[in-house]
Amino acid sequence: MDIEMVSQHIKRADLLQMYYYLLLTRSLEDRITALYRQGRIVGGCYTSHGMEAIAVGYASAIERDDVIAPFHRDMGAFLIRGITPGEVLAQYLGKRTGPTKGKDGNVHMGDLKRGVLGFVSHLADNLPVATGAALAFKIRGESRVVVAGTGDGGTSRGDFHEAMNFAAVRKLPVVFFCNNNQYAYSTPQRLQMAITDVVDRAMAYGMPGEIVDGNDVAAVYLASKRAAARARAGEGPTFLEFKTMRMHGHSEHDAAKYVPHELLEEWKAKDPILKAERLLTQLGYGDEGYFQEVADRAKKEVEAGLEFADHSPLPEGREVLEGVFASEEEVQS
Ligand SMILES: Cc1ncc(C[n+]2csc(CCOP(=O)(O)OP(=O)(O)O)c2C)c(N)n1
Repeated sequence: MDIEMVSQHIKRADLLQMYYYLLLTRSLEDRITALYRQGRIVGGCYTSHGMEAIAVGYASAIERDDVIAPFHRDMGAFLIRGITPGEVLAQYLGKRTGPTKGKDGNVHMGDLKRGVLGFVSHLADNLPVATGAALAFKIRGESRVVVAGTGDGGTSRGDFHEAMNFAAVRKLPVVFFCNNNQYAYSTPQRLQMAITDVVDRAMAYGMPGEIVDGNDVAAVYLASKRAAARARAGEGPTFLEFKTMRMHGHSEHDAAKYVPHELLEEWKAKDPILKAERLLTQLGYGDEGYFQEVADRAKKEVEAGLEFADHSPLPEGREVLEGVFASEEEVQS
């Protein structure tokens, strides 16, 4: 990203905070992957490895009262909304101190108090949910925006199209995005849609769209800010296509041998953390010593989180009946 543009439009403190969250996400998910390999994780393990700039960028671009309807590669957004590494690890270990109190696993979590709508596992169904929340904000006259995304595969589902169409017709305050990481499990993009750029789908709904380098946290942040401002001004939804690459298997159980080695090598050089470090160096905001210090800080926070999760209790059987339905207070939030 052009450094003039960045220095004019992004505050130094915001950029440094985003760098911290990139490292915190990587460190946390690497730790979760190691725990998975040790057989300690309850259920599956999906990471955003190599795609961290998307969730960190969009979640940094919105306001406290806004909400997100997350996707399974949005770890950075959960963290930025205030769900701590300790709570995330408790969730992965099935402990009572995780957001679902041990009722669900991995990123299948949410917290309305922190503006995170409960995770919907069915692909792209978080988009109609986001659209519904945006409709509520509009009816109530609240100045709040919803952000929701899915993968390239998710954009081939019917629910995606219904959400996009309804939001565009009603000019709802929502930002849609696609993290185009080129694969939907083992299916490459060319085998599941006849277009090269997913953004072309926005045109069918009369919605503006933009292609953004998904590995450049500054570019993701600025595009998300523009789209959120447009939504807040009553001009309706925007669709952002963040181009990126899935650097691990679909889940950690998947060796992803179907992905060509050269493709992974090509994208390794475009790693979002390396990109952010190059940008910070060019701007004179950071150097090797600073990067190491931030990496150490992130790692320490993750280890403290694991200590917390390890010492947390498992739920009791009877707790399965608690917290199943939303409270009146939650419904009104
Ligand atoms: C309706 C539905 N079908 C299948 C699944 C299982 N599933 C979860 S993620 C996934 C692949 C998603 O691919 P994509 O949307 O490109 O996102 P990515 O995982 O690549 O980020 C599949 C098949 C699901 N959750 N929901």
